[in-house]
Amino acid sequence: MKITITLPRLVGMILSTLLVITSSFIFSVAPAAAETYTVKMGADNGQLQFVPPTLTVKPGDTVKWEMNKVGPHNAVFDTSAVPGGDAALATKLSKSKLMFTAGESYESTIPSDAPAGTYTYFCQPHRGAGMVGKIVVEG
Ligand SMILES: [Cu+2]
Repeated sequence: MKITITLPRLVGMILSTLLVITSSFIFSVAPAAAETYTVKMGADNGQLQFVPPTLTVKPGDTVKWEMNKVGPHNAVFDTSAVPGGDAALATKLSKSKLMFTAGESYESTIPSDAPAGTYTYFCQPHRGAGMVGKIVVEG
């Protein structure tokens, strides 16, 4: 017995197979790659602020603090203002080195197992002036 597959039918089979492979690839890759977000230290108008003051991220994302104006600044996470009061996590995220030069930066990656919630940090020299920021980690 002989099975005959015509050329148009063969092309159709190949195309539909490719479509299945391609679509499964797209759907498996879709759950977005980690992103890096920049927070300026010192507003463009010279105010002692982090810009944006509140940043929403997902676990695995990276926050980059970039020196902008009226330094020196740093970014220290308050243990009592990290979900669960996790001192080790607060220390890990903190960047206590003071930055003076515009464009200087450092980064912290939010651990993939970081609990959801609001993480509050501040600039040590300007905490009294209200230079406080928040990172909201989505679950
Ligand atoms: Cu500051």
